[in-house]
Amino acid sequence: MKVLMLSWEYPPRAVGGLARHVYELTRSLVKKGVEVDLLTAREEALPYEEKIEGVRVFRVDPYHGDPGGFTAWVMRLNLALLEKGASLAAREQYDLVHAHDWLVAYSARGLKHAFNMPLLATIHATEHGRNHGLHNDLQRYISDVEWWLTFEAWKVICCSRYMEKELIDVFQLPRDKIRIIYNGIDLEAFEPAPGTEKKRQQFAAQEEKIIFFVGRLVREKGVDTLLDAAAILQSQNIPLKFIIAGKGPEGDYLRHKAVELGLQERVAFTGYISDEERNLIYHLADAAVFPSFYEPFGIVALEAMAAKTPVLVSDVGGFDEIVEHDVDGLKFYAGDASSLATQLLRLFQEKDLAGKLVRNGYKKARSFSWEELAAQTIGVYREIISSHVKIKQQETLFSQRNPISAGKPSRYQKH
Ligand code: NHF
Repeated sequence: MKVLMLSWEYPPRAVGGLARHVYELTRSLVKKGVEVDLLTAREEALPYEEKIEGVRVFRVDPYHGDPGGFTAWVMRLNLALLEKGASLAAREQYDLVHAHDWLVAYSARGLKHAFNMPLLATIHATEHGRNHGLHNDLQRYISDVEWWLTFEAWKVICCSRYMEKELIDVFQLPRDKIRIIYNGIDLEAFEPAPGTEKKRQQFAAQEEKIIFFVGRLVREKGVDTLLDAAAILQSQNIPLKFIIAGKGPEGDYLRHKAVELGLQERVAFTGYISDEERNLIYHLADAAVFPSFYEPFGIVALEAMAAKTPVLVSDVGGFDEIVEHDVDGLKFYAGDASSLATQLLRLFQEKDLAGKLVRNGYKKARSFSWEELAAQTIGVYREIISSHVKIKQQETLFSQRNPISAGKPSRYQKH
């Protein structure tokens, strides 16, 4: 089985959870015998071609010029992906093309029709979900492209029951076109490194509890709520230190807000951190908090569980499906700082609560794996390939019986 995969992010170029998903999916597919060629955007001095854990990675520079902002950049990226994808598809026999999110929709659709390959789409998040509706022309445009990608795809993979409902509600996608496949976690990657305990003093005083957030600094991740909760707890003289890791367009606003709330001594913004630094902080932290307003899956909840750090999440999206309140984590109402502050206080004051959450959380994390994600994805590949083969056979039979139509373009080339 040979797959041409398209994704706008792949490590080290990582904007969000999508990059982690594509990295883990592609290497797990290769371990299971699937040949994977991955096409992605190049940045800085990254090589144009390299083999990473058996995956052939091809990076392209978007076409030159900079008119029109982000959507024009996406279009120029798609032209470059299409050009590279076409030169590969002309010499390789791909069974299908697999696209991740709207950012590669144009090139994926072009390759589908030009090379008569079936198209599979994974939708990681929607514009409608991220913004709680569509409020301007840019959002409506992105949502249209997302709909178009799901329309063109033979099957659509999403990462939670929540996302399945969103795809049905927003795009009127038929349920039988959707496959839910959960993300995974690599437990071994979260084993504590030796000497972690000693490093704690660099971050906080003995009596202070450390609370950790990691993610993109965008509105939907709800860091606002975490700062408001920090202010409530500070007013009650609870000794806490907050570490906020990640970067994004809301960074300056959040730093300002922390100062306005008088939290400059309590909150540290680290900016971007490596996976090793992230793991270290998980191990130092007394709690990991993820206050998203929108979260299709939320790999970070599994990360905290794997690192044996008590996890607190808002009651939305994938978080709501992964975390069982009071059993393997704590939940609070999204956007409600006093609900978050109450749960943090419970965690630090109720005897045995943290230990119970950590034990059950680790068990929960063990039930998710990238291997399983790859196995289920291969199941979807098989489904698509076998129906494509059947259609090709029917077309041959049809043209033999109706010589007049022989040589005409197939119905997949017609659109
Ligand atoms: O984990 C990978 C990721 C999800 O919730 C996450 C999101 C984007 O917002 O599937 O995609």
